[in-house]
Amino acid sequence: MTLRALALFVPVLAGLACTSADTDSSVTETASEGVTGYQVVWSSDPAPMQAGDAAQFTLQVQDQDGRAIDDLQQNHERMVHAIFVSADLASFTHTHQEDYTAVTADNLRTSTFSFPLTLPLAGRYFMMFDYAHENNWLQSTDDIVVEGAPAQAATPDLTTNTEATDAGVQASLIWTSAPVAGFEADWTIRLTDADGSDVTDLVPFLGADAHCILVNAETTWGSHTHAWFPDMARMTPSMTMPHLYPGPEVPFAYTFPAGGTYKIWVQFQRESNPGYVYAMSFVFDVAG
Ligand SMILES: [Cu+2]
Repeated sequence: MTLRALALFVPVLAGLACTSADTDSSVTETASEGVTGYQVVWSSDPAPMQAGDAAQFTLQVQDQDGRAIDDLQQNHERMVHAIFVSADLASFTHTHQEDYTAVTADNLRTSTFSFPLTLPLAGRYFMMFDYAHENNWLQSTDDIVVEGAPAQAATPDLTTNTEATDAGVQASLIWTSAPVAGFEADWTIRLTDADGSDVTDLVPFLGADAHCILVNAETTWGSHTHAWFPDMARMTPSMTMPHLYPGPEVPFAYTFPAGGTYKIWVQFQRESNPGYVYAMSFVFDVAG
């Protein structure tokens, strides 16, 4: 099954009395099809977005009949996780309304959330929306095209790497079982400080010791996993993950659906650098 979004126009977004004939509107609406009958309807203002310019991004999670869902579950300390990856894999953003403004009763009643968003590069971006309902982890995906300049690279840089740095921290990717499509792959991220000492002060970030966003090189598929722990598969969205890994090593496990090249971003926070979210990116091949 493909997670590739089905683009279709939905005439009404909560609070906006637009119709498909309303060509003067500066807002366009597009629905992304999820895998379970849910969809996310989204818009940007202005539309289309311009590279490097701040826009306001609004999304609504809907049921298969286009209705709001007034009992979405918070998961990982946020109502909806929104992730934007450029088709050239150079630009990565993971954001939420709660990073800017508190969720209101109206947000919850209409399952509509909004946040400022700047995407730096013109071209296609792959979007992932992660949310939870009735104890199910749900995801909808879609594409957004950003106009203006600078443009993305014509093709993604697929040079594989096992070392990454961010803000003076060095991360090494160590496979404990190599990635083969359809089988669980296991890896560890080992973190070292600029002076060579082990990083041992990770603090929970969005309800997990570390988050890992994964996309395929074609940016037609994406997923989201977290630092591995026993019984992880039994986690429901309302549960809090244990804080097990202060560093220097954080384990992950994931079963890749198909062979090919993938890029991942491992995100975490440190007690010694409050407010900063580290993002370590790695490119690797999964055997088919
Ligand atoms: Cu998130």
